[in-house]
Amino acid sequence: MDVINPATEKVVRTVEPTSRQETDAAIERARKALPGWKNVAPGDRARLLRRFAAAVDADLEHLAALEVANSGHTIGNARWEAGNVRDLLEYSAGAPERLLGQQIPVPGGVNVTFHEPLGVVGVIVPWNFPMPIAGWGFAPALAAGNTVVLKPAELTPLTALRLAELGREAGLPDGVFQVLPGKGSVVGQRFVTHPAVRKVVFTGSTAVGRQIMAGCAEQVKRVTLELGGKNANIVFADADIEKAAATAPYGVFDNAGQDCCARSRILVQAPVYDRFMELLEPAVRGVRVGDPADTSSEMGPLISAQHKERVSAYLPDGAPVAFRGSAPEGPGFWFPPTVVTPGSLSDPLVTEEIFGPVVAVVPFTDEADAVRLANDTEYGLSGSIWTSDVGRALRVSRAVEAGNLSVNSHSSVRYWTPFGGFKQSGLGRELGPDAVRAFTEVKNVFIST
Ligand code: TAP
Repeated sequence: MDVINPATEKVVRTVEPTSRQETDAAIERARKALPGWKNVAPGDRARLLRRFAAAVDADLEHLAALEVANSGHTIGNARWEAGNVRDLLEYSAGAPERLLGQQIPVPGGVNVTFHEPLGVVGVIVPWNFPMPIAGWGFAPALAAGNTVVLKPAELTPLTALRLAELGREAGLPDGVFQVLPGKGSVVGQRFVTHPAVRKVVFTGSTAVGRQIMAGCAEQVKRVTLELGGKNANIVFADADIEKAAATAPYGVFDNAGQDCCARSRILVQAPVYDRFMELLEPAVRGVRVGDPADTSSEMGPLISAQHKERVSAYLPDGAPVAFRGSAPEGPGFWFPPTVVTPGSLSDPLVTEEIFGPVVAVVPFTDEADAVRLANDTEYGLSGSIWTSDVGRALRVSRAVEAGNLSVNSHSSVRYWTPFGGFKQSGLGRELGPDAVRAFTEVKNVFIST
């Protein structure tokens, strides 16, 4: 597989795809490593994870540079992404020693519960955030005593491969954490069908997520799904309109809009709609799109030529483009930040996840109308609410059917707090204090007295 730099279109490296036989052999190694890893004393497992975190920290600049070259992420984002893996490893290292059960007095004796690891966990990662999404799966899974096989996206395997090396250097035993670059239809699919894999953690499109869930049902396999989004950024007339408009581009164009949490619908209350658009235009034109290795760049290219074609198809001649930012000429899969104002709520620009730097602005009348529009989608991942009324902020937060909302902010991800989707945006939660428990089975033992 040729790994292409999306900012230059040059081949960065060639990676050998893992075959079906090699996938089976890796799953077998993970299965064999399980009893040893499960029985590492919790304090020692915690120490190994902290050493892994320290190795990521020491390699942070290298990991970030790899991601810039492989994914076209801006260097600022890529540093944050490597730091997120380090932080999550440290946070998860606090878990093994605190993975406590309960003792429940019952007639005739006492019940004791244990959180047992599930077994081999298969993690399938998309190309848009190769490092964090890998870490959200492997760090808590390892902390709970599982072994992990991980498949990065075909387009972006380099940082995951490096993370596996760092895990080995930190002292993870053989077979505990393996990264298998290759095709979803070969490696990922084998995670779903192989009986030794007890849980699949999948992040990607809703279409593939549905297939994974159906496949896992065959063996009643545990599954966590993190899928698509068409998230609303709701701007009420009582909000700080200057701030809402200045930040809106970063709520959607970060990572060139290739973000499941991108606020790709901006809903604006009618009385401030014109003022908001007046302020939004210079903010969008001001987004610095360019060489992702340059620290002043705020947005890089799209991931591939094929993806650029897919995004462009949403904007044929005559599309309702209000205004656009800039993008470099020449090699690279560049696409300018684009604001559209579709006349119909059933326009695909309003209903579909474009996964590029395209945002639809839609007016609304009152609070009920805003909630109705925000919920008029089968997705339910994230969203923002801009208002100066704390009561409204809470009412609307409770009414919007989405897993991760922010008030007067656009950030969705903090490793201390749970993350996941409502409706067809996913199943289960990652991150936060309960993440490790999602990789365990509760065992209940009765001891007769
Ligand atoms: P997908 O095409 O769904 O691919 C995701 C991963 O699944 C890739 O590693 C892919 O391998 C693999 N895969 C594909 N078909 C498979 C199959 N039949 N069985 C097992 N694995 C299979 O998504 P994408 O285009 O990479 O990522 C974009 C999507 O991910 C968007 O919808 C976005 O919203 C979603 N996403 C969601 C979140 C969260 S946290 N909710 C975060 C990031 C992205 P290949 O590389 O070989 O195709």
